[in-house]
Amino acid sequence: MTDLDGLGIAFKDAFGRSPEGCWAAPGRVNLIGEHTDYNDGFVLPFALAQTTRAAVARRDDGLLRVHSADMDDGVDGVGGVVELRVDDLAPGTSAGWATYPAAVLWTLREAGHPVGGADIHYTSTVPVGGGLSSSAALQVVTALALAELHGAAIARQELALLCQRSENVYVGAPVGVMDQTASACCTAGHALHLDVRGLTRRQVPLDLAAAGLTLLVADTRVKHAHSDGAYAKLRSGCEAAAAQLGLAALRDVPFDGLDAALEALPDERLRRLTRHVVTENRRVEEVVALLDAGRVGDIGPLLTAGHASLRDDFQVSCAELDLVAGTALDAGALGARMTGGGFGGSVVALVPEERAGAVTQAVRAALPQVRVFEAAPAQGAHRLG
Ligand code: GAF
Repeated sequence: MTDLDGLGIAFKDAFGRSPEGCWAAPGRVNLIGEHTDYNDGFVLPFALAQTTRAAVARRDDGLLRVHSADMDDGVDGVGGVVELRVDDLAPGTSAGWATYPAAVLWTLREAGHPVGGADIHYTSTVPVGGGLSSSAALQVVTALALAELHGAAIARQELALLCQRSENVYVGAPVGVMDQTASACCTAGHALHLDVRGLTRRQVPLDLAAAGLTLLVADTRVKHAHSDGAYAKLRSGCEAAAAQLGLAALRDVPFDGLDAALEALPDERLRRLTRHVVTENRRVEEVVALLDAGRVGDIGPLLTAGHASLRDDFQVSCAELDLVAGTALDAGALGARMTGGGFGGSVVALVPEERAGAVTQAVRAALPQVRVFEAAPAQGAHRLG
């Protein structure tokens, strides 16, 4: 039985009919460029092979019914199916995990797209809470499926922006646009160089195997509880720093103007936030230049420097992330850093192929609960079959 058959059967079990189509959207790792997206800066994520898949059929009775074997938390659920009235969807209302698809449907409609009710069955291989964008995968697969089924022509970047809006406005989390753009716009074999200010995108070839390298992802399976409120505080701190400097965003501080900017900021915390964002934007550009020059193995020290900046200046790392990154380096990784928002989640480690086993073993010995897998750039969201 293929994966697609399995999805169709699970849909039929949940809803008693066949789906009209199936879609998939990936999670992501970010190679470098952390907490830069909401500062109008640069990011460099790539799509994972792990995806959230959706089997979907339209409804014409004004209902959105969603079901998931992986995400069912029973909130408002009858037999695992969460049923919501499309006309009742409103920002701030919560339906457990189903808030995400509800938010996407509400946002597409609010933007004037001709989408309506549906039955949706989800299944996902993206680790939840691993800092690997499981929520963006859920948003993007929902948006793409609804748009394509209802014949709404929405370009990929616009789709990502709508998904971001659904999280900002409906769910209430002030995230940037990196994760949704990665899930919607990445292509296999490439990292995505995104300039968030102009939303210009470039696919940067990234063939790790050809360079004799492996990118290990180590999910610490730790998520510190204060992460949501902390993210909002970091974002507003960055905005305050830019405002005090008379700039639209921290992206506007040039690298060679960093010292002057730091001198102009009286608050120590805002100085640290600024230093991270400015140096991180620079690191993204340096990593991209090395990748363009075919020097993949040389990006390691930039990844490690990015981790130090997130730990010391932005202060979003935690003991488990530091332990895993440090252990990977000691065991032979060329570079290692936390990836994603922080306060738990995952580390990426760039490792010579022949050291992958030793690094994996060392990381597992240091933190037994860790989940380690190899990642290579996979395709963005797509229709299945
Ligand atoms: C989270 C957010 F959703 C992204 O927008 C980004 O800010 C990231 O944290 C940090 O780089 O994943």
